Amino acid sequence: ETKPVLIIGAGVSGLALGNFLLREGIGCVVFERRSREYVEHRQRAGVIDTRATRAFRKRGLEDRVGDGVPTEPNLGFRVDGQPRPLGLSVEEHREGRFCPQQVLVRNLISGFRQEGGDLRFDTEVTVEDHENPRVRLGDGSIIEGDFIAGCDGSHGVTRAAVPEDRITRHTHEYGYAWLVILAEVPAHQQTLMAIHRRGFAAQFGRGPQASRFYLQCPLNDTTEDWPDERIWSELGTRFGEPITTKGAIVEKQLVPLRSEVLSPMSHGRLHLLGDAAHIVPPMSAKGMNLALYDADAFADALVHYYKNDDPGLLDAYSDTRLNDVWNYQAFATWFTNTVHDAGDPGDRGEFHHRVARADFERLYTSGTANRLLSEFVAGLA
Ligand code: FAS
Repeated sequence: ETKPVLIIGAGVSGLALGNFLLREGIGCVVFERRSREYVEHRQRAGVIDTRATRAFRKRGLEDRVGDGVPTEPNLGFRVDGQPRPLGLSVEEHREGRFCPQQVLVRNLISGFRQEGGDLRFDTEVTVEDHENPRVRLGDGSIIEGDFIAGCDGSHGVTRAAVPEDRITRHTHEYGYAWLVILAEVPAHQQTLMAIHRRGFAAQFGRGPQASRFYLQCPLNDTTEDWPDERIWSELGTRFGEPITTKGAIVEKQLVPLRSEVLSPMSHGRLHLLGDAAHIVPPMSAKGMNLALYDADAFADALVHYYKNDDPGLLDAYSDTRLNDVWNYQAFATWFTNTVHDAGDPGDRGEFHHRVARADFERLYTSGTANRLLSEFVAGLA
């Protein structure tokens, strides 16, 4: 007799997986340690790319992406203070959506519950056994399942449930940090990214009245080094024009840029999805999207297993996903290093600066280079 798929975590990967399985009539339970209020207000990513949007559309779930604004077919770059908009050559890019992550999360929660989904907030669980899947709840009760989906992010419990000698952690530190700011400042364009000798800077809209700003800074900086006035003046310098509306800064944190991949992503009947398995720097705008790609692939594998009694896609899940994850890690590393080294290469020096500048300029002069970037941005590479 079939038991439910036990989904640990109600972030984008866990909620997307729950919605996908419910739509296919596959029983599942989603456990989330935080409150509904908390997860619905956690502001993070902002772009659902074409490939991720198609994963919802192919299951008749495009309404979950809501009325997100279609992504513009260009990236708003500034170089040394001068506007250098970069057109993207892939038409399919337009199927992407500007949709703040918390809006997608809200839509996935209400859609899942409306269709009778079993979603339990304020319920932290631990993995009791990943071969004969069982999770333990805070009250000590045990729930059995057919599979465990580890959708519990980079500080979760599922990656820790795997014996150390059975999992390899590949990490990369970029050598600089971003001061990540959330402010009540409307964005006048979807993306604004500045390449500058003083360092990288960016502004991305997060809904009609908010923006997320990023400022490259040394790893040993702290938020105390960045009072509001310094933030506004440094952004103005790097963008090449003063920031006129200095809205309230509601969030300020320092995020050292890093990449991480855990392999394999499957252990017995436990499968890892999203940040539980991989981390990419926000520059790539692929953190949330890779989580959605994992949910799409794992849902397909489970449907294939239950409908055709064939574990083939489940057995291949880890290898298939890791090939794709490394492809996007390569993109994230190249794009992140290029836009940083083309500005302030730090201790990587002048040679890297000039190579990165040439890499960047080629996106304007070579259709081939531009097409590859555009395919990665759309999620179609
Ligand atoms: P999540 O972390 O979203 O969700 C994991 C969930 O599991 C959490 O709700 C947690 O409470 C829960 N959980 C953990 N342990 C549990 C347990 N034992 N029991 C029950 N529940 C448990 N990505 C982009 O693409 N673009 C961006 O611009 C971007 N900006 C970011 C900015 C910041 C500050 C951060 C932190 C991340 C950013 N990201 C960005 C990446 C981010 O969007 C992640 O890739 C995405 O949230 C991954 O989704 P999940 O894998 O579902 O993990």
